[in-house]
Amino acid sequence: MSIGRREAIVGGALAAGGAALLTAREALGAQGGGGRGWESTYSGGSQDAKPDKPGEPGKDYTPVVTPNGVALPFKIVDGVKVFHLVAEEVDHEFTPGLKAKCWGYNGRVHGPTIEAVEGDRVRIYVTNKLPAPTSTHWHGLFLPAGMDGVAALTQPVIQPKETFRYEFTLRQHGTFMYHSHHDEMTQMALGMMGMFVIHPRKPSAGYKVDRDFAMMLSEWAIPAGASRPNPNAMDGFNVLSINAKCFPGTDPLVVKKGDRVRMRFGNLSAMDHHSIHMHGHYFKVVATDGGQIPETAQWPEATVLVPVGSTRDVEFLADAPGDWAMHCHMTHHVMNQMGHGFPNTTGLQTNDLDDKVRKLVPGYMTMGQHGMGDMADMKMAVPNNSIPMAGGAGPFGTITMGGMFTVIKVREDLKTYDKDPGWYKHPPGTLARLATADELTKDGIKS
Ligand SMILES: [Cu+2]
Repeated sequence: MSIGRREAIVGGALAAGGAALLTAREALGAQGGGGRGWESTYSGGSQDAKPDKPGEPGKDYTPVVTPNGVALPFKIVDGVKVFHLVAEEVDHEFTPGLKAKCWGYNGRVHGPTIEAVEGDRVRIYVTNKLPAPTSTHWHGLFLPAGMDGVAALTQPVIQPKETFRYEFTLRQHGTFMYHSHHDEMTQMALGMMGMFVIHPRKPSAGYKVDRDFAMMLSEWAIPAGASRPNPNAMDGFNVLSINAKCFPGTDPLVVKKGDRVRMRFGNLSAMDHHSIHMHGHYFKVVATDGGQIPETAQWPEATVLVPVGSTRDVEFLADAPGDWAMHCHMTHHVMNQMGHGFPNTTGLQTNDLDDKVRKLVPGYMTMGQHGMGDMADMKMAVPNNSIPMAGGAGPFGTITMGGMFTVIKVREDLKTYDKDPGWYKHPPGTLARLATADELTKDGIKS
């Protein structure tokens, strides 16, 4: 067996009792050729770094789109990008008919997306207008420990009316998040989170995409008629959201046929992972909040699991025109408020029962014996400030999904990304329809 000169030197040094010449990390690096997770997170040994000049949108990066959301504005002061987050209570609408008093930033739930470029120096002020102390953690970022935002561990809490100042140089790129790191159970359940996107300073070949979407997945416990999410809930999450919106309140993702599309998902739900499934295409999982996945290690998927406290970037070529559903595949995560707590009446014969109960309760009707699909259509009265469990208007009736559901609209002719192009017009012969009697006979199908 022949060994290369490099291995011989390493092996020889160890064999000769010269191990002190090499640290364990160096030896592993030499043998593994790097890429095994032993590289220092902080190259150069420092937790902070000399910044580059501030990256410019349109020149150094193409801004991401946050559906139903916005980017946090910044100004540049002496070469530093200065941002200001204001933590405050917000009246938030999840979808028409459902509002709640939540906690967010800058008048929004969730907070605006922070966007910058690797090498940027950022200074982020956080003003606390909540009635409770808070702190802000920059999830996944490499930074000096004292900037990490963990209340009591790396800083005192930010008291009501106080403003804290965070400052560090961005030394990585990818999809990250920010969220409260004080009384996390309460403050995150009420909405205190946002996306933090960092673009590469020198994008590698193939990095550029035409459409780049940032989406935060989260969940809420809002009993029908309640005015605030319940932060003590451990289960029973009945409002599932993408960027704090539930279908039909979720904005569609509008793309052109042939576009390369990136979708960045973050999940800061209290208790649930989400398996996000896209119809009509496959994508590749290209990055996590730990960094880019080497191309040789990416694999195709039609569903990506986004665990709690993680981000996943996926990319795909939008090559099929149409209206394509994209949603969490956990079926209770695509229902709105009123679809979970019923007794099981599926298959129940209720005709007699209804007559008997109507003598006592005029207008009584047992629901759900044919499943929940009909209920979306019934336009029944629901308690104030609550929404039926499912149901957005579709081109062929009521879509029996709610919650963590949205639509990717791929179009051949698209004048602008900024307007919903309406429902897809299917070319002749490409639409499922009622079978005719002749067709059934011809193919020998008894219906
Ligand atoms: Cu889910």
